[in-house]
Amino acid sequence: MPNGSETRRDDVLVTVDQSGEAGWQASVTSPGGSVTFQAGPGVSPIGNGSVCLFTGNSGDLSAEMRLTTFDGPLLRDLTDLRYWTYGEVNNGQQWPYIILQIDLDGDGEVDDLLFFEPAYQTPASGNPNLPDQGPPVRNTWQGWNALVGGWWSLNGIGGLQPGTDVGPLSQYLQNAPGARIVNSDDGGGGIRVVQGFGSPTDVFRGCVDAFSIQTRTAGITTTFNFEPQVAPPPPARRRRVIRPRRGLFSSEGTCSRGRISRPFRGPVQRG
Ligand SMILES: [Ca+2]
Ligand SMILES: [Ca+2]
Repeated sequence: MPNGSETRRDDVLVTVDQSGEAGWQASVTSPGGSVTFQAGPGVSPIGNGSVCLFTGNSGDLSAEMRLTTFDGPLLRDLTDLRYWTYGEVNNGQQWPYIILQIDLDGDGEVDDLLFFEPAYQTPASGNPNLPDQGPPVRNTWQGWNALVGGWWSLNGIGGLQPGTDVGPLSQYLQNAPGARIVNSDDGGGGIRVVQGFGSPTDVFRGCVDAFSIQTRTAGITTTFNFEPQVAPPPPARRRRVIRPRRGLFSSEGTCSRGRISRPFRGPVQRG
Protein backbone atom coordinates (compact mmCIF):
# COMPACT_ATOMS: atom_id res chain seq x y z
CA MET A 1 0.00 0.00 0.00
CA PRO A 2 1.41 3.37 -0.92
CA ASN A 3 2.40 5.55 1.96
CA GLY A 4 1.41 8.97 0.64
CA SER A 5 -1.59 10.10 2.64
CA GLU A 6 -4.74 11.29 0.96
CA THR A 7 -5.18 14.92 0.05
CA ARG A 8 -6.82 16.58 3.02
CA ARG A 9 -9.69 18.99 2.82
CA ASP A 10 -7.53 21.95 3.84
CA ASP A 11 -4.92 21.22 1.19
CA VAL A 12 -4.42 23.58 -1.69
CA LEU A 13 -4.44 21.67 -4.96
CA VAL A 14 -2.49 23.30 -7.78
CA THR A 15 -2.46 21.89 -11.31
CA VAL A 16 0.82 22.10 -13.22
CA ASP A 17 0.76 21.07 -16.89
CA GLN A 18 3.83 22.82 -18.24
CA SER A 19 7.22 24.07 -17.17
CA GLY A 20 7.07 27.54 -15.63
CA GLU A 21 3.76 27.04 -13.86
CA ALA A 22 3.39 27.54 -10.10
CA GLY A 23 7.15 27.89 -9.69
CA TRP A 24 8.06 24.53 -11.24
CA GLN A 25 10.82 24.47 -13.86
CA ALA A 26 11.77 21.58 -16.11
CA SER A 27 15.54 21.15 -16.28
CA VAL A 28 17.18 18.65 -18.63
CA THR A 29 20.95 18.28 -18.89
CA SER A 30 20.95 14.95 -20.70
CA PRO A 31 21.19 15.37 -24.51
CA GLY A 32 18.49 12.77 -25.22
CA GLY A 33 16.50 13.57 -22.11
CA SER A 34 13.08 15.07 -21.67
CA VAL A 35 10.47 16.24 -19.20
CA THR A 36 6.98 15.37 -20.41
CA PHE A 37 3.56 16.27 -19.04
CA GLN A 38 1.46 13.33 -20.12
CA ALA A 39 -1.57 11.14 -19.49
CA GLY A 40 -0.93 8.25 -17.10
CA PRO A 41 1.03 6.12 -16.84
CA GLY A 42 -1.65 3.86 -15.44
CA VAL A 43 -4.06 5.48 -13.00
CA SER A 44 -2.21 8.49 -11.60
CA PRO A 45 -2.78 9.35 -7.93
CA ILE A 46 -4.53 12.63 -8.75
CA GLY A 47 -6.20 13.59 -12.02
CA ASN A 48 -5.35 12.02 -15.35
CA GLY A 49 -1.60 12.24 -15.65
CA SER A 50 1.81 13.15 -14.33
CA VAL A 51 5.18 14.56 -15.26
CA CYS A 52 7.74 12.05 -16.57
CA LEU A 53 11.50 12.49 -16.31
CA PHE A 54 13.65 10.73 -18.90
CA THR A 55 17.44 10.85 -19.07
CA GLY A 56 17.80 9.30 -22.51
CA ASN A 57 20.96 7.21 -22.82
CA SER A 58 23.04 9.48 -20.61
CA GLY A 59 22.05 8.42 -17.12
CA ASP A 60 25.03 10.29 -15.69
CA LEU A 61 23.18 13.46 -16.66
CA SER A 62 19.69 14.43 -15.57
CA ALA A 63 16.06 15.28 -16.15
CA GLU A 64 14.45 17.20 -13.29
CA MET A 65 11.58 19.28 -12.08
CA ARG A 66 12.68 22.10 -9.77
CA LEU A 67 10.50 24.15 -7.44
CA THR A 68 11.62 27.77 -7.08
CA THR A 69 9.10 29.08 -4.55
CA PHE A 70 10.86 27.81 -1.41
CA ASP A 71 13.97 29.98 -1.45
CA GLY A 72 15.08 30.51 2.14
CA PRO A 73 12.79 28.65 4.54
CA LEU A 74 14.41 26.94 7.50
CA LEU A 75 14.69 23.21 7.02
CA ARG A 76 13.31 22.72 10.54
CA ASP A 77 10.10 24.52 9.46
CA LEU A 78 9.34 21.87 6.85
CA THR A 79 6.18 20.17 8.14
CA ASP A 80 5.06 18.07 5.16
CA LEU A 81 6.89 16.58 2.18
CA ARG A 82 5.33 13.74 0.22
CA TYR A 83 5.21 12.65 -3.43
CA TRP A 84 4.32 9.75 -5.70
CA THR A 85 6.54 7.96 -8.19
CA TYR A 86 6.11 5.54 -11.10
CA GLY A 87 9.49 4.15 -12.11
CA GLU A 88 9.51 2.71 -15.63
CA VAL A 89 13.16 2.30 -16.62
CA ASN A 90 16.06 2.24 -14.15
CA ASN A 91 18.99 0.32 -12.79
CA GLY A 92 16.94 -1.29 -10.02
CA GLN A 93 18.14 1.27 -7.48
CA GLN A 94 17.06 4.72 -8.58
CA TRP A 95 13.47 5.96 -8.66
CA PRO A 96 12.63 9.68 -8.97
CA TYR A 97 14.28 11.12 -5.89
CA ILE A 98 14.30 14.43 -4.03
CA ILE A 99 17.21 16.80 -3.58
CA LEU A 100 16.99 19.70 -1.13
CA GLN A 101 19.64 22.40 -1.66
CA ILE A 102 20.89 23.53 1.74
CA ASP A 103 22.52 26.77 2.87
CA LEU A 104 24.31 26.22 6.18
CA ASP A 105 25.79 29.66 6.93
CA GLY A 106 23.02 32.05 5.91
CA ASP A 107 24.73 33.59 2.90
CA GLY A 108 22.16 32.22 0.44
CA GLU A 109 24.73 30.01 -1.28
CA VAL A 110 24.30 26.25 -1.48
CA ASP A 111 26.65 24.37 0.89
CA ASP A 112 25.15 20.88 0.94
CA LEU A 113 22.58 18.67 -0.75
CA LEU A 114 20.13 16.39 1.05
CA PHE A 115 18.85 13.32 -0.78
CA PHE A 116 15.66 11.33 -0.25
CA GLU A 117 15.74 8.11 -2.28
CA PRO A 118 12.87 5.59 -2.37
CA ALA A 119 15.35 2.69 -2.52
CA TYR A 120 16.58 3.43 1.04
CA GLN A 121 13.23 3.39 2.85
CA THR A 122 13.04 -0.17 4.15
CA PRO A 123 14.65 -1.55 7.35
CA ALA A 124 17.02 -3.67 5.25
CA SER A 125 18.02 -1.09 2.64
CA GLY A 126 17.94 1.94 4.93
CA ASN A 127 17.51 2.83 8.60
CA PRO A 128 15.49 0.30 10.67
CA ASN A 129 14.51 3.04 13.13
CA LEU A 130 12.52 4.81 10.42
CA PRO A 131 9.14 3.85 8.93
CA ASP A 132 9.22 0.93 6.50
CA GLN A 133 7.87 2.49 3.31
CA GLY A 134 8.38 -0.67 1.28
CA PRO A 135 10.69 -1.37 -1.63
CA PRO A 136 10.20 0.57 -4.86
CA VAL A 137 8.49 -1.45 -7.58
CA ARG A 138 8.60 -0.73 -11.30
CA ASN A 139 5.50 0.29 -13.22
CA THR A 140 3.53 0.99 -10.05
CA TRP A 141 2.42 4.23 -8.47
CA GLN A 142 3.89 4.48 -4.96
CA GLY A 143 3.59 7.25 -2.39
CA TRP A 144 6.58 8.32 -0.30
CA ASN A 145 6.61 10.34 2.90
CA ALA A 146 9.94 12.09 2.61
CA LEU A 147 9.46 14.19 5.74
CA VAL A 148 9.64 11.11 8.00
CA GLY A 149 11.99 9.15 5.72
CA GLY A 150 15.70 8.45 5.60
CA TRP A 151 18.00 11.09 4.08
CA TRP A 152 21.68 11.34 3.23
CA SER A 153 23.90 14.38 2.94
CA LEU A 154 26.38 15.03 0.14
CA ASN A 155 28.89 16.09 2.81
CA GLY A 156 27.94 13.36 5.26
CA ILE A 157 26.77 15.92 7.83
CA GLY A 158 25.30 14.20 10.88
CA GLY A 159 26.79 10.94 9.66
CA LEU A 160 24.09 10.71 6.98
CA GLN A 161 25.30 8.52 4.12
CA PRO A 162 23.56 6.55 1.35
CA GLY A 163 22.13 3.13 2.20
CA THR A 164 21.94 1.91 5.77
CA ASP A 165 23.34 5.19 7.12
CA VAL A 166 20.44 7.30 5.97
CA GLY A 167 18.78 9.14 8.84
CA PRO A 168 15.92 11.44 9.74
CA LEU A 169 16.02 15.15 9.06
CA SER A 170 16.17 15.66 12.83
CA GLN A 171 19.61 14.00 12.85
CA TYR A 172 20.79 16.48 10.24
CA LEU A 173 19.27 19.41 12.14
CA GLN A 174 21.11 18.45 15.34
CA ASN A 175 24.28 19.28 13.44
CA ALA A 176 22.91 22.08 11.28
CA PRO A 177 20.02 23.75 13.13
CA GLY A 178 20.14 26.86 10.93
CA ALA A 179 19.95 24.95 7.64
CA ARG A 180 17.83 26.65 5.02
CA ILE A 181 16.48 25.52 1.65
CA VAL A 182 17.79 27.82 -1.09
CA ASN A 183 17.66 28.20 -4.85
CA SER A 184 20.80 28.17 -6.98
CA ASP A 185 22.54 31.39 -7.96
CA ASP A 186 21.11 31.00 -11.47
CA GLY A 187 17.57 30.78 -10.07
CA GLY A 188 17.30 27.01 -10.30
CA GLY A 189 14.81 25.74 -7.75
CA GLY A 190 16.18 24.46 -4.43
CA ILE A 191 13.63 21.64 -4.20
CA ARG A 192 14.30 19.14 -6.95
CA VAL A 193 12.73 15.89 -8.18
CA VAL A 194 15.39 14.09 -10.15
CA GLN A 195 16.18 11.22 -12.47
CA GLY A 196 19.82 10.76 -13.33
CA PHE A 197 23.29 11.59 -12.01
CA GLY A 198 23.93 7.83 -12.15
CA SER A 199 26.44 6.23 -14.49
CA PRO A 200 26.82 6.90 -18.24
CA THR A 201 25.39 3.47 -19.07
CA ASP A 202 22.22 4.01 -17.02
CA VAL A 203 18.87 4.93 -18.54
CA PHE A 204 16.23 6.36 -16.23
CA ARG A 205 12.60 7.09 -16.86
CA GLY A 206 10.20 7.76 -14.01
CA CYS A 207 7.06 9.78 -13.47
CA VAL A 208 5.96 11.96 -10.56
CA ASP A 209 2.61 13.22 -9.31
CA ALA A 210 0.93 14.61 -6.20
CA PHE A 211 3.94 16.44 -4.77
CA SER A 212 2.89 17.84 -1.38
CA ILE A 213 4.74 20.36 0.73
CA GLN A 214 4.05 22.48 3.78
CA THR A 215 6.08 24.80 5.95
CA ARG A 216 5.22 25.91 9.46
CA THR A 217 4.63 29.46 8.28
CA ALA A 218 2.33 28.42 5.41
CA GLY A 219 0.29 26.24 7.75
CA ILE A 220 -1.44 24.33 4.95
CA THR A 221 -0.17 21.77 2.51
CA THR A 222 0.09 22.60 -1.17
CA THR A 223 -0.25 19.57 -3.40
CA PHE A 224 0.93 19.92 -6.98
CA ASN A 225 -1.07 17.86 -9.46
CA PHE A 226 0.98 17.27 -12.59
CA GLU A 227 -1.24 16.82 -15.62
CA PRO A 228 -1.04 16.35 -19.41
CA GLN A 229 -0.42 19.63 -21.16
CA VAL A 230 -3.61 21.05 -22.60
CA ALA A 231 -3.12 21.77 -26.29
CA PRO A 232 -3.47 25.49 -27.04
CA PRO A 233 -6.60 26.38 -29.04
CA PRO A 234 -6.02 26.58 -32.81
CA PRO A 235 -5.32 30.14 -34.02
CA ALA A 236 -8.41 32.05 -35.18
CA ARG A 237 -8.93 31.54 -38.93
CA ARG A 238 -8.07 34.58 -40.98
CA ARG A 239 -10.67 35.71 -43.51
CA ARG A 240 -9.53 34.63 -46.91
CA VAL A 241 -9.44 37.43 -49.42
CA ILE A 242 -9.59 36.16 -52.99
CA ARG A 243 -7.93 38.40 -55.50
CA PRO A 244 -7.72 37.73 -59.23
CA ARG A 245 -4.32 36.70 -60.33
CA ARG A 246 -2.38 39.43 -61.98
CA GLY A 247 -2.87 39.41 -65.75
CA LEU A 248 -6.00 37.28 -65.76
CA PHE A 249 -8.20 40.28 -66.51
CA SER A 250 -6.93 43.34 -68.39
CA SER A 251 -7.89 46.85 -67.33
CA GLU A 252 -10.00 47.23 -70.52
CA GLY A 253 -12.32 44.54 -69.37
CA THR A 254 -11.11 41.93 -71.76
CA CYS A 255 -10.11 38.60 -70.57
CA SER A 256 -6.56 37.97 -71.52
CA ARG A 257 -6.82 34.28 -71.00
CA GLY A 258 -9.51 31.69 -71.09
CA ARG A 259 -12.56 31.46 -73.25
CA ILE A 260 -13.92 35.06 -73.15
CA SER A 261 -11.96 37.23 -75.53
CA ARG A 262 -14.44 39.91 -76.66
CA PRO A 263 -14.64 43.26 -74.85
CA PHE A 264 -16.90 43.14 -71.87
CA ARG A 265 -19.80 45.58 -72.33
CA GLY A 266 -21.86 44.89 -69.29
CA PRO A 267 -25.01 42.88 -68.93
CA VAL A 268 -26.97 42.36 -72.14
CA GLN A 269 -30.63 43.43 -72.06
CA ARG A 270 -32.82 40.75 -73.46
CA GLY A 271 -36.26 41.63 -74.57
CA1 LIG B 1 26.12 29.07 2.24
CA1 LIG C 1 -1.90 14.20 -11.86
